[in-house]
Amino acid sequence: MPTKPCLLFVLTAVLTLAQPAHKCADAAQFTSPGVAVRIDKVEQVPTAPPNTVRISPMFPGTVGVAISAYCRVDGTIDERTGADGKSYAIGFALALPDAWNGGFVFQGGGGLNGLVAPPLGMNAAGDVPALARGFAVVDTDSGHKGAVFDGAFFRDQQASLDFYYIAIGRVAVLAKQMIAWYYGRPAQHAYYDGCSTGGREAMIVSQRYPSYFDGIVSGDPAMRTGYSNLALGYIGSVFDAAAGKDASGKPAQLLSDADRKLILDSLLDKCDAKDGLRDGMIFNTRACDFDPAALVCEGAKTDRCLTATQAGALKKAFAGPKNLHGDEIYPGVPWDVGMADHKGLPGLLYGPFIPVPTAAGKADFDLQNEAARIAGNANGLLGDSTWTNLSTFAAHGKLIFYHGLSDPWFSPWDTLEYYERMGRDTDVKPVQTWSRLYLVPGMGHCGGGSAALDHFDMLTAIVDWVEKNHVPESVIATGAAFPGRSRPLCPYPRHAEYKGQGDPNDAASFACQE
Ligand SMILES: [Ca+2]
Repeated sequence: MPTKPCLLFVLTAVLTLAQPAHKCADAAQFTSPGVAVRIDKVEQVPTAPPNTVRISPMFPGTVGVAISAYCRVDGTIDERTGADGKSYAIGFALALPDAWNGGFVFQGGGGLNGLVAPPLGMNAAGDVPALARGFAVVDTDSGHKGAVFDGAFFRDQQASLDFYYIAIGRVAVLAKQMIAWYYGRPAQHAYYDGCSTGGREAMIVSQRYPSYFDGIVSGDPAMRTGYSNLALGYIGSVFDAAAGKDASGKPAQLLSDADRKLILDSLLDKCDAKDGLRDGMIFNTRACDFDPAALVCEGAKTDRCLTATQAGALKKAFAGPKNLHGDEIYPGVPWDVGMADHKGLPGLLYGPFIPVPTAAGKADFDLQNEAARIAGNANGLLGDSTWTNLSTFAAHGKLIFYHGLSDPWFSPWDTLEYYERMGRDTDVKPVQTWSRLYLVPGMGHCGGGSAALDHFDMLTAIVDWVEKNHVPESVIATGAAFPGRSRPLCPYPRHAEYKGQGDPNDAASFACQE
């Protein structure tokens, strides 16, 4: 007799969804004491069927599920004229669903922001974005308008501060006020969810606004871009110095396609089976002892070996930049399968490639000078999300990190080292009781990878941890690279290990272990 429990479940689900206390059009009159709010547009958006809502104006992808009716409020706060004579404001868009689940999600940004993206809450949310789950969702341009990597706003002091940390705090407070006004009661729980710059913002709110959010998801965080750009400049200079010049006098490619295939195949030979299963994915990355020196030719160079110069450059570059004492300036990068990928952001075997200007590839790149310049750049360092005392946040909140092991932009080891420092410095309770880090094999920057399972639902993991105290001992990942395959993502220091029996495509055949 399944009818009754099902009916009860449906009734319970309906009863927990709140109705607005105001009409959408009323939002045009919203004011906040002491805050210069300007509401530009209010729109009651009807229910949209699956695959009809664009994720972003810049990309062709659509949301695979229905988005139920909601009220969208677009506006600005703190409108002003900047030092450069341009007009600035902190733009935002807030989606207030008709059937509200009582929660609030702040959607993290990307690049240098500069536009208000559709407030959907898509990041690491599996198949169902936050808005479709009934969360109120807000997005912000973080205080300026511009193309995604247009840094012109940095000339303006307030715009820089807004981008680094002020705008997300201001918008979080305003969104909470609007939600409380619109529904007649405040949100029960607040979440921040973002990747890359959105991952940095997620860390910033945990560090500088420790009481604002109950649950935070930070993916592939752009944690300290001065140093990560320095590392890419370093890798580029090591590659270029080893590769020499081509016929036109430009730096040659260090590796041929055959070299890259050799390196990838050798890496898999050495490290794939260390997680108990040869499946093209390396889950036990920290046990991977791949060394390109083992591939050095005994005689002449062929496609089946590397020159000593190539192998030496690879080892030096992947170990990361060091100071004159041999100490780490920025962590190295793991040996992982995505390093040979050439879709999206290319893997590091193609040399560093990033869409913002850096010292990478410059002939006069000087590591120690660059490191000293970055260490002395107080303006740039202010945006870094490296504060490690989270005792106020940890007392009530939960924080999930994830990072692609093949991210060619920000090293996953930098996130791991931060996680360890944060755990040591936040000594009020064991870190595993309030924060987890999931390393994602094969995944590039915030997604992608020819051998990655990059589809997972960290939003459910953080919500269940906050609201049900359901500890996320693993999170299931799937992905287009391996149709039909699933794996558990395990919190560091554990990794997914094949149990030795059972369907190798099924996550249930794997256990999380150190
Ligand atoms: Ca494996």
